[in-house]
Amino acid sequence: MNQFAQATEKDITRSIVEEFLGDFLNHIESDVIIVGGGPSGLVAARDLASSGLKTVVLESNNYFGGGFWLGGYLMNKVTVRAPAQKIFDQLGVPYKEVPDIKEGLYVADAPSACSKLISAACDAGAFMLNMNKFDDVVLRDGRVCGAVTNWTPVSALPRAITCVDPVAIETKCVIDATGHDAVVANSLADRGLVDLKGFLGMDVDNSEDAVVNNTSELYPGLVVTGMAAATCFGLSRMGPTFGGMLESGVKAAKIAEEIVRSR
Ligand code: 48H
Ligand code: FE2
Repeated sequence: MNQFAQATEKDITRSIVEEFLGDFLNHIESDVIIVGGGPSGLVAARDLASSGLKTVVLESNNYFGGGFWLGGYLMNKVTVRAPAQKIFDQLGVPYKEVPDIKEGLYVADAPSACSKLISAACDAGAFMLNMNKFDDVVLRDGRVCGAVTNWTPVSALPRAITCVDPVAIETKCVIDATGHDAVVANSLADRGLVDLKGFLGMDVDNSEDAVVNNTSELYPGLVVTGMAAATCFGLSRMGPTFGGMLESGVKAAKIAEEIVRSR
């Protein structure tokens, strides 16, 4: 007598294919597509999906979390500065203040913080599409209104070997949360539609406020958040501290929600 319920191979395959394609079809038209599942994108996904908006996260890696799995220098402690520790409180991430180093500076275990943030985005109902590499924008009537995507391993093949075209999904608003490379914004810059400044050298104290203040709609239908905002607007980098990323994600969600509600 086996311990597990009976099923054959076709049952497993059918469950995967039917469930995945059902979810995918349900999201070929969404309210918001977030490109990049690092800290800024995941916070935005949590907030947008919690507000009841149909939210898709496109992530080129197998894993979500981006640079949030490690603090810096291959050391897996993440830091935030007040008031961003309140996001750790919301997520239930254990952390400690290190006042002997600096008042208002907090440290948490990166695997704990990152996994709880991923889980919050999933629990809120965001559709999480990993192994999907953003390839291009859908651009209509002077607005970004979708994302062209392909499976990451397919997009890595040289064109001489494959010419598997990507597919596109439509939306009311795209958020570029792709970090340093600002991939979505760059797809507009390549066409001369926006001018990207590139991020500047490190300045921890000022850079996190600057990132949050510059989190904005760069082009109609395209909001930039996290390090992508620093790259777009020529802001200083902040090194391995994440409060600015998390608060930028909160702001990006608010801006995106306004865009969606106005359409
Ligand atoms: C789909 C893609 C694509 C693509 C990339 O780098 P991230 O962690 O981004 P942020 O902005 O949320 O956080 C930045 C932070 O990690 C950091 O680097 C800091 C604070 N640096 C300061 C400093 O001084 O260096 O995550 C971006 C995500 C990753 O998961 C990528 O895999 C993903 O975007 N991504 N997803 N299609 N074409 N390109
Ligand atoms: Fe970085």
